[in-house]
Amino acid sequence: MFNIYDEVKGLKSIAITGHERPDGDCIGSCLALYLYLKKRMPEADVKVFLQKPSSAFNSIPAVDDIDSSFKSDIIFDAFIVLDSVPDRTGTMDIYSKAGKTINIDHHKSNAEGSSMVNYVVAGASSTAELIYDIIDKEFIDKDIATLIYMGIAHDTGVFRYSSTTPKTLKTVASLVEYGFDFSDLLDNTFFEKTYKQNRFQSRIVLDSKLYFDGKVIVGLADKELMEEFGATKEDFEGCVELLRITREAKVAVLIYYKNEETSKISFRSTSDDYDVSLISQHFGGGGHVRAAGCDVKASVLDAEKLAIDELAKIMK
Ligand SMILES: [Mn+2]
Repeated sequence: MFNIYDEVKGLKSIAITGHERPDGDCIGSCLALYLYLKKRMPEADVKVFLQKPSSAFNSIPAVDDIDSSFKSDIIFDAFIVLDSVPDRTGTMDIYSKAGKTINIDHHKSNAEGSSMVNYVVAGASSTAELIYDIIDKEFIDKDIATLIYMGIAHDTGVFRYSSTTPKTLKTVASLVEYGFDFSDLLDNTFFEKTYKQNRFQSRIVLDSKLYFDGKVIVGLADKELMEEFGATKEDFEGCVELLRITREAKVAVLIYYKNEETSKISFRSTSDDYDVSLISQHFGGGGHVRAAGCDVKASVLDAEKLAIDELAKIMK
C-alpha cells in the first residue's frame, strides 16, 4: 500500500501544490496533506502553493497558510502535485528543481501520473479520498478530517456522483467521527451562492439553449454579459451544476469569456454513455467521464460551435 510518509521520510523541505483555479477537492487535499505532514514531520519545512481560493473557503482550516506568490528561493527536497498534472499548477519553475517529485491524482486523463513517483487511482471519487488512504490514521485530527471530508464532498457533488463507492462513504463516516460541523461546512463551501451569483447564473439558465433533441443544454456568458453583472470567475461556481440538473438534458455545457483570445468550457454528463472527457481532451483539456473542462482559443460563440461539432460525435 502506498504511504506518503515512506516517500518523504527524513526530507527537510516539502512543497505541495494543485491545479490552477483550485476547487474544493484540490484545496482540501492540499491543506489536509499539509497539516498531516507538519504534524507527522515537525522538523520539516512544508509549504502549500495554490492560487488564492474563492471567498467560499475563507473559514476552512489552514487556508491562511496558502502561499499564492508562487515564488520560492528554496530548492525543495520533495514536491507533491495533487489532483493535477504538474503543467497545470503554475509552479513548474519550483517543481522542476525539486529533488523528488510525486504526483497523486484521480483523473483518467493523468492515468500514468507525471512525476518521478506516481500514485494515481483513475476513477477514485476524489484526490481527498486518496489522501485519506495514504496517511497514517492516528495523525488525523478534526482539521485534517474537515479538509478531507470537504474534498470528497465537493468532487462527488455531495456524495451523489457515480464515483461515490461504499468505500468512499465508509471513509466519510470515519471522518464525521471527529465531530466537525459538516452541515455548516457544506453550506459555506458548496451550496451557498451570493445574491450576485444567483442572479447572474439564473440569467445564464434563462438564456440557455438545447441541442440534440434537448439532450444537451448550453449556457453562455460572453464578455457583454459578464460586464453587465461585473462577473468574475467566482461567479460561475455551481453554475454548470445548475445546468446539469435540467431533467431533459444528458450533457450540460457552460462556456464563458476568459480573455480576448480564450473561452473556458465546462462539461457535465449524467451518464457514462456520454464521456465528456473525450471532448475536453480533444481541445487539450482534462477531466473525467462525467465532469471535464478545457480552454479554447475562440470567442464564446465560436467555442459553442466547436463544442457542438465535437458533441455530435458522442450524442447518438
Ligand atoms: Mn479532484
